[in-house]
Amino acid sequence: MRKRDPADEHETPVRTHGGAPLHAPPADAGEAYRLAYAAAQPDAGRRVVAIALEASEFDWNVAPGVTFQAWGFNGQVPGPTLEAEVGDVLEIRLTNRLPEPTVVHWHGLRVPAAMDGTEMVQRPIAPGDTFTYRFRLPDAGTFWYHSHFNETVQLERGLYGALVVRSAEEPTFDHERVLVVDDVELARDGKVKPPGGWIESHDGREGSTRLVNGKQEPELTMAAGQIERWRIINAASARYLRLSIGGRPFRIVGTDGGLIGSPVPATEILLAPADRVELAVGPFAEGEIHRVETLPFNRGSFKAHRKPELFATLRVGPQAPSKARIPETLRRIEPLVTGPVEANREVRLGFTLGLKHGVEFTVNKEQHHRADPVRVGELQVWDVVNRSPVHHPFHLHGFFFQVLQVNGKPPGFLSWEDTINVAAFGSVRIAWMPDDRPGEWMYHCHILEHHAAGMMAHFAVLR
Ligand SMILES: [Cu+2]
Repeated sequence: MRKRDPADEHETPVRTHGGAPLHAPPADAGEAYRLAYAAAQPDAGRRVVAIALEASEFDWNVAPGVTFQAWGFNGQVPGPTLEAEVGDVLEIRLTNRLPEPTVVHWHGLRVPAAMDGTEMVQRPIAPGDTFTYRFRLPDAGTFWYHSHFNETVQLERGLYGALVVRSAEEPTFDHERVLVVDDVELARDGKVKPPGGWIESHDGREGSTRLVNGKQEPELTMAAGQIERWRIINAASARYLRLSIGGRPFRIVGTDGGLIGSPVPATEILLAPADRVELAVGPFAEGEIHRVETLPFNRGSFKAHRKPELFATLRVGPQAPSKARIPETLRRIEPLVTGPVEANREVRLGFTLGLKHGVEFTVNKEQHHRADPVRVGELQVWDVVNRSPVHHPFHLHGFFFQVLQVNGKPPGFLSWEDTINVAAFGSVRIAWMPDDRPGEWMYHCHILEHHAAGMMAHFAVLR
């Protein structure tokens, strides 16, 4: 096995984001990687979960007679669901069999900076090379892993997968399923349509082939009388899922950063790109059939959604006994902020008109913004302000935040998040605490085309 050391190479820095500024790891990246690798040890009684992932090109069948040239992990879309427990160490040996470099980001996991899987902390993994990620899992929840390189091509073609971390104490459900939702735009030749066009650069791509776990509008079956835990991941490039299960009530039990305080009843939920949610679904009666669909949602894009779009069909089969126990208190979340607080930073999401992309997306009026560093242990209260007429899903790498306000009002419930929608001309106030994981971090819009066009920022966490 060849282990790649990010600092050992001195080639021309890569330009992955439209060729604008340079993204490259700092000189001490190799040492940071070695330290993080050695420090990743399982808790007492826990184990090292070793996984080999291979990124490659293959034909992927989404429906009878519908196959496309996918890029994925271990020959499947999504890649294998990685499962482990809090306190385990994940050791992922990633081999790149693609014709171009890649890196893999562990979305939502609080890993050391050196393991974050971006071009700022490691050299992209060249075709034929292997790189090993190794980190401890500190939190339970529904996470995902995906390419963080040439995303509008690589993620769009299928380089993503779910990652589930369980704690010793979880509510009891009758059954659990992971639903990775995506859409893809297929060309007639069986390829994923390459990125292009100024409308797509503005809106982000919403593919017309709608996928759940790599299959087009599949049929799901569940037993009557049972309650299931649905872990849902929005892996789409730009599509907002305003998710409904036939309009029937369900309970929200978790978000990006795991369980919330108590179950919250709802009949629909919005998942921006990269968002996750955990739902308690059911019980239903035998014979019920429900559309798992996205309802019309206006996010300011040119292409509007005027009618619901189907992602899957849920059929309820014969009755089965239920052992589900979902307590009223799922978890205690301590608020980071109590009482009034002023923001200590403003992050402005904006745009300008430019020649390269038609629309250039910016943070604080800069593409690929270099933001001020933050200090370990110093509470961050940020106002993320959207100065544009389109929604943007704001994603912070490596740290969970709590939402204090959405457009000036407190959110419905307290939760840990790593991705939050910032509505057109709206604002979100978040609070987060940089714990002792110094290094290069980033935040960006998770509409992949916006990220590529510059709506992102780098910043350092300093001791
Ligand atoms: Cu955006």
